[in-house]
Amino acid sequence: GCTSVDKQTTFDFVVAANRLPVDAVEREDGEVEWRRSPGGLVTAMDSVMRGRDGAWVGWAGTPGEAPAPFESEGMWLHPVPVSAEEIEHYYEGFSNDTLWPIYHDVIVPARFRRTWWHAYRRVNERFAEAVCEVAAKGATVWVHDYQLQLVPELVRERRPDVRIGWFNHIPFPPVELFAQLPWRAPLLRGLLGADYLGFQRTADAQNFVRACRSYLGATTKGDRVTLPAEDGQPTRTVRASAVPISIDVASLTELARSESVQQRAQEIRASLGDPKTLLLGVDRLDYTKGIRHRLKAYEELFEDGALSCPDVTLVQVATPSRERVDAYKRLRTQIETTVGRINGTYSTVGATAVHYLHQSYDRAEMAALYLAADVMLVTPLRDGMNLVAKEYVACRHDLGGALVLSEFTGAYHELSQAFICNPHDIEGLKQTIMRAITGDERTKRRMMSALRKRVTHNDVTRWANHFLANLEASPEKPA
Ligand code: ADQ
Repeated sequence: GCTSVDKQTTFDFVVAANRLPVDAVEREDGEVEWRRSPGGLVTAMDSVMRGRDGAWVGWAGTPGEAPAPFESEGMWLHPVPVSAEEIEHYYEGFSNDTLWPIYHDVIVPARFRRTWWHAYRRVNERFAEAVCEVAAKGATVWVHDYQLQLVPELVRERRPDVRIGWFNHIPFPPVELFAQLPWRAPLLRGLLGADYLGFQRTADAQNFVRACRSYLGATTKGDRVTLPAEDGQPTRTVRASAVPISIDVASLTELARSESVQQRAQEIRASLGDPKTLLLGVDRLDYTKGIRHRLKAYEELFEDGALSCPDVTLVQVATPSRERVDAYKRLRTQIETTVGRINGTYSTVGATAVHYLHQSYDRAEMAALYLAADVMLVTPLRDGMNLVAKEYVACRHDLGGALVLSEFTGAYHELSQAFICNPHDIEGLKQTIMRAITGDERTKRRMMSALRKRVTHNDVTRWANHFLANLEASPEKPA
């Protein structure tokens, strides 16, 4: 239910993220309705927004003119307009074809375009202005992710009274890779407009601190960065540390315990021909996720005769993503070719080696897939956290299943008791997959139980509170 009534126009708590937490859905009568988007960030912020007087600044998802601000489920939503050309330059270009590759170890080369940078700056300015419009005096502002790295500085320039935090959902690259960015200094200065910067791993925070030393001549001590005084501005100290994100463990566990989801899990297995071993991959179709490496290892295991149909099958869910960016188009073709080859060679009539699903599913279906899978393959080459690993563990209240987890995910730092792999090492990956399949049940249950303790301990509300407590205690007090 949304209303567009006159409301108090400034707020003590403001979130800024590239996307608003809602999607426009056209009803049968042609009217547009706003539905909450399914993403994890939305759930996370929900628990924080509840009981606070909160506004959310973000793009509504359609190019051009933005809808008027409106209220939705106790949140004030303030849409920021982004033109079709800006989507191409700021979002698909600078965010996803320049920053994303650099921040993920240059798995594909980054592309540098000055027009993209100009659009990025312009859109960040627009976001900053919107934030200033809705932020009450002394408000807390929480900026999210790599698309909005200039917003902290741009807000601070206009509003020294507010407290600003930024959280990076993706990795922060080593200095040697960050160095490639022609705009490295303004990006760092943009972030240092915040009072507190949160990262997924300690290594990410350290990479940031080092970059400030190298490219801004900042002095650093532990997790603190102090900028030299310039142009009559006093020195400022900003803290950068790790606050690993999580999921809503309780609600997902409850969903996975429900009769309908458990039944659906059995149905899924049955419709796959009740294989002895069901392997599962769930990812956005992104080159960071290591889907190609995973398929390579899987194919070789068939070649070696270690796996065969109908005993084994792999369900690979690959959510459509960034489909207009070339690197993603190429990846899709590669993956679909590989899946076709594996199936052509190793499937039998009635038993398929790889079930490839280029689709999105609702939470209940995802939970059923997790419950159905004997082995979950999470093999990214680089990933900020990877929530899929945590979701799988949260769903396995039966202590069944086994998690194969890449050491290049943020999740590895909490879930090191999983079957750990280096996805670049195909031989090692094959061995790890086989250990996860053939490992003794009691050992696997013990592993799952240990993983569940870690995931339950740090849920998403704890993450948000941890971030806000760090922001509250940040070294500088607002003016
Ligand atoms: P993502 O790269 O999108 O997130 P991830 O953390 O795995 O990666 O989150 C994906 C989410 O989408 C999960 O909640 C998953 O259940 C859901 N999902 C995936 N495929 C789906 C499908 N086919 N249908 C429905 N839902 C699907 C970025 C960073 C990560 C970081 C998160 C959060 O890249 O490293 O963990 O932000 O900070």
